[in-house]
Amino acid sequence: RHHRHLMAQALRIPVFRTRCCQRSPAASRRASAGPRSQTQRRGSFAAGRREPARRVLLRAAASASRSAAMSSGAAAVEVYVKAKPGTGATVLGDCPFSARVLLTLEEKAIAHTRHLIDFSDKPQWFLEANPEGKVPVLHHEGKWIADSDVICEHLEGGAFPDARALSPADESTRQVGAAFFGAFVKFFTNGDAAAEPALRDGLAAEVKAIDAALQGKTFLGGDDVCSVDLALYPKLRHMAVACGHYKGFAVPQECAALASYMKA
Ligand SMILES: N[C@@H](CCC(=O)N[C@@H](CS)C(=O)NCC(=O)O)C(=O)O
Repeated sequence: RHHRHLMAQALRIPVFRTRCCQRSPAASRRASAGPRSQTQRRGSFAAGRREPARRVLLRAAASASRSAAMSSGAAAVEVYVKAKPGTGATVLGDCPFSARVLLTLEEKAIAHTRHLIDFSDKPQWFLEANPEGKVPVLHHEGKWIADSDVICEHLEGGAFPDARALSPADESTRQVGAAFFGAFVKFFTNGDAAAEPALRDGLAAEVKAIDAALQGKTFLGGDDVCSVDLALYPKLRHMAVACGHYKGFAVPQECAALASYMKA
């Protein structure tokens, strides 16, 4: 039940808006010199091998959803993610792209400092560093890196040679779910009643394809969690909550493997 609560917190659908953390990176570093500073250094989840997918992913999500922006001057990696509106930037928000990057940092056991950004009051320094104003954004070795695809590529690259590699070995796993999020957005944002059935079927087809890719496996790549799981899982949860609530869409009953993978 505790895990379920934390996962819900990590992946909540955006509804409300409020204040956010106004600290610049330099101010955060200064603040981190105090006795309360804490580095987010997490253990690897490789030990989760052969555990059900949902348990490993929930554990990572629970860890990633712990509230408050912790800081440490020691951590070279700083990650900026969405805050839950109405919490004074103390609780993690619902962005699936942010969740993906946090899960990737957790799984690779890369020490990092997390900063929560309130969308209703984005700090000026954040917008100057990152003019698109989107999260997640990573700050590493003096560079700002935006976009979860680019960030995860960076985390998988040569800058972190000791971190566990997460790219799946085979190309077919890499392609699983590639069209899923687009199908979700089209269906979710559609206001044309005539187009609705085809868009609903289109999303159901993408969901079924993910279910098919999970047959006989714990994770999409096999026994171990891989980068495709970490990209897709938060989006699947986001879709299930958003489409379940607003569109009456549920994961088709025959998708038993996916249902068990997603079950919180
Ligand atoms: N392609 C980007 C998408 C990131 C994105 O759209 N983030 C949303 C939050 S889920 C955002 O920051 N939106 C800015 C805003 O709503 O002000 C990625 O993969 O990181």
